[in-house]
Amino acid sequence: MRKILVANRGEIALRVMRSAREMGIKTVAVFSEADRNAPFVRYADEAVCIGPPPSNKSYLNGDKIIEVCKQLQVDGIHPGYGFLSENADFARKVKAAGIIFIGPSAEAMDMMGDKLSAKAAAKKFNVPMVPGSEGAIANLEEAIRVAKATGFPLLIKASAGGGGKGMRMVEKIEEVEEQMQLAMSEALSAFGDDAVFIEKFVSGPRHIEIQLLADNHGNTVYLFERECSIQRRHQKVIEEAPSSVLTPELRKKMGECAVNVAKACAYSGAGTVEFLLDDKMNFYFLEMNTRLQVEHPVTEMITGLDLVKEQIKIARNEVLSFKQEDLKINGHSLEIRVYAEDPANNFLPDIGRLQTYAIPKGTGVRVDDGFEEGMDIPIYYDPMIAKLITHGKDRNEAISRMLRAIHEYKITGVETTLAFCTYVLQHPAFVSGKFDTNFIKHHYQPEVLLIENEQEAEIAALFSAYLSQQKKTAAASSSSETSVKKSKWKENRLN
Ligand code: MV4
Repeated sequence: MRKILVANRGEIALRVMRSAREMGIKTVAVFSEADRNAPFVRYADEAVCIGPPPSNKSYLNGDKIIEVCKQLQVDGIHPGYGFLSENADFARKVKAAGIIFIGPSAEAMDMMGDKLSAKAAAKKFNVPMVPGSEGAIANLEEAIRVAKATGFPLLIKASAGGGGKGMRMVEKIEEVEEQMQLAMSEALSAFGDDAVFIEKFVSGPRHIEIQLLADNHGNTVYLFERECSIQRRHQKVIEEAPSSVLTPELRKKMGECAVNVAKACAYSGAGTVEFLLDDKMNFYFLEMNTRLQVEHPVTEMITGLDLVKEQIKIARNEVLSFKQEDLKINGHSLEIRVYAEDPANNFLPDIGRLQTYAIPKGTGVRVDDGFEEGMDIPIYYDPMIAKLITHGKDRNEAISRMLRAIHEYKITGVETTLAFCTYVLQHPAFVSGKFDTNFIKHHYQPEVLLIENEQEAEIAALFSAYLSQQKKTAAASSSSETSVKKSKWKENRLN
């Protein structure tokens, strides 16, 4: 493989190109008109504008991207995450054009993209499932029968959904009919597929995911877990590796189950198996993500591996150069996602110009970003500015290093989630490691702060003072130009 096209933008495009460069592979960037001045465009050996800013006219235009590959004699496409990364039809077209798709087969993507077929495949390999329906619910009669057998509360999930999309909670038998109809019609309009299934609701679970690598020669290894329970409306806020609650035995058991999920779909490349872990340490298969994930750096930090290089080597048909027993966890890593969002304003995107942009440095700190000082954050895409990653000898060192790094991070011109992350990282429940997916719901509610004890009250008070101070500083230092930008963006959002 001599030349790779990165079908993505921002930090992940840059991230992929860096590994390609280290491997002596040339890179091609494709970019929208909104990203003309982005660092990833300059970093690439060649760059081609593929269309106007909206994703469906640029980063989602698979045919155009394949055309560029043919013109520039590209050998492989790395899709990054989001956009076309889990699009099986795109993977098929890439292959048909004689280009290597750096990722799993279209067949594996199809099988795992559909939650029902994913569960059916995993079940054959004895992977534990949440109790519920065997397959799709055919009619109301079946829904009522399964609901009674499962117990309440339960969830109705769309088979074509995932990541929290198309999920409905049902608390009692009288609600089953209405919720089934709503779930099915929503699934049909959102995904073009009305297949739904029932699962018992696991209350207060942790979200634990296992990173996998599988080569084309039958070797599959697990690169341990990431703990991703700190989420807000299905958007991850803080990720870490390893989880502070897994014992070596449970880690091995979950890792081996994840490997079995990969075997069930003849997986190749980097992939992630998501599990729920309940308060009694039972784990259940949720879904498999057939892409490199946003939070992959924490796994890189604790394993010393470069996941993008491994993806490329697998795509070149190389045999994995290590075995499961060669892998060891070294220290602890945390990642926070720095978003241009305003925590004081219900986390609404706060798009504008990065007037000051200075990143933290020093031991154990990594910043994966795609912006520079003076750049505008485009309104068309995810408002993530950067991922800030720390590594330490243990969890406490990774946390204090993260707090230090956030302290050094200087961003003005847009509101960010940095201060919010400081709040979470200092929270006793986070520090103790005893938290679940309800952390943010329980511990952060701007208007109606649910204060459970004095210590929490103090932190909440400090945080709101900090936020209002930040707002004043930002207002004082931002020019009229920025305010114009912001109001312009808000107009756009409302339209
Ligand atoms: C669940 C669940 C409880 N019980 N399934 C949300 C995203 C999607 N991947 C699955 N999700 C959930 N499925 C059962 N049977 C709770 C969630 C859930 C969740 C899962 C992981 C991380 C954060 C979450 C936040 C809310 C709900």
